[in-house]
Amino acid sequence: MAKESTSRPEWAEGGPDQGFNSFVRAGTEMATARTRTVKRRRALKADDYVQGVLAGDRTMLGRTITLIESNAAAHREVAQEVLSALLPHTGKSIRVGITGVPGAGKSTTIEALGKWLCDQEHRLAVLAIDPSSSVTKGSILGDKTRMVELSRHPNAFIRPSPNGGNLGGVARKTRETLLVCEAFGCDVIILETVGVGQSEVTVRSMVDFFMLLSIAGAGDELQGIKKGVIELADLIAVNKADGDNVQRARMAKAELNRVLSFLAPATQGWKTKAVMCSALTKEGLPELWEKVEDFRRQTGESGEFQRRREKQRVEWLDALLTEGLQDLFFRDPTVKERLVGIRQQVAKGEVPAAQAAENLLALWNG
Ligand SMILES: Nc1nc2c(ncn2[C@@H]2O[C@H](COP(=O)(O)OP(=O)(O)OP(=O)(O)O)[C@@H](O)[C@H]2O)c(=O)[nH]1
Ligand SMILES: [Mg+2]
Repeated sequence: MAKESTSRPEWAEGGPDQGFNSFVRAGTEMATARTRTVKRRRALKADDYVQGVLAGDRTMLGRTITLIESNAAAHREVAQEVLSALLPHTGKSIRVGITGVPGAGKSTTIEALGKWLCDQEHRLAVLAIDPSSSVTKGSILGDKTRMVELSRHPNAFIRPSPNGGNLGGVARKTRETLLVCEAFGCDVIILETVGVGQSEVTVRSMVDFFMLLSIAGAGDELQGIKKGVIELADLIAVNKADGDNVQRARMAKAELNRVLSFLAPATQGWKTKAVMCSALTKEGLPELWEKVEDFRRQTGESGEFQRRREKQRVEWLDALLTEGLQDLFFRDPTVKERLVGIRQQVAKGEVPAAQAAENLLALWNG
């Protein structure tokens, strides 16, 4: 092995061999060549993620979302650091939720509307909440391949639903992903959900504007729509108003408007209306967006827009606290030990549930 020397490095200009503050360590060329072929992914620091997202680097956006979606404790810590740093750069988008029965045309509408928005220099993120996706592998995962044109658009970013297990876990990750997308520079966020369980209520709690995509039913126009969902909507769009279907769509629209006239509005100061559109012919789609813009202007002026966002942030805090407390409780060793027996006692009717709960909570609370 060649000995180390403080000598003139090969890149230095000619001159005397003194005064160089460098070691030259001889190596073999082969060894150098081999180490270079081994590509290691350097573990990124919080600041790398933050700078990448703020610089509009799509790869870094994807990696940041992957970090957020991770359940590993070490990742959670970095993710929270990243989110805190990104927070001042969030909030400047309009957040739109879309729901509707399977086959209503959500994906087709988002693809068409999304392309139209991106062509107008909007920067769009499409996210999904699908609590069933860990079981069924998710229709929205398939959507990424279905929304082919949109996913190729340089202004669009599409992310399938995270596999969080329960709705709470999926929602937390999506909420954080939404913030990262805003920091990245997206000014429109579309959040899609299939109407599974409580997912509409969850999405409603995360968006400014909530749209229900409906279709004309056979006779009963409200068929297949969960009643409660109508009350959450800021707009109902009767889709597939094309071809032979126009007349039926018109009837569905009239019926929905009649129902809406009896309901309290989902957003104070805003009148929820039913309109028609066709994702296939793209007719009525710009009008849908006009409604969103109207909504933003009106609720912005009245202060309702800001009020809802503030309320949503506090609700999120409360949800996280509830989740955290539950976690602390059920992971407590004493609770774990006692719970099995207490459950059996309650099951057999030996102890009333309320009393058992009170006792266990008191035990845990010291
Ligand atoms: N005629 C007509 N067909 C449409 C329209 N929009 C969607 N479709 C068709 O309806 C079917 C379902 O559309 P999707 O966009 O996949 O519906 P979806 O609501 O995303 O469905 P899920 O993801 O299963 O919940 C597809 O075959 C579409 O081509 C429309 O405006 N007019
Ligand atoms: Mg779909």
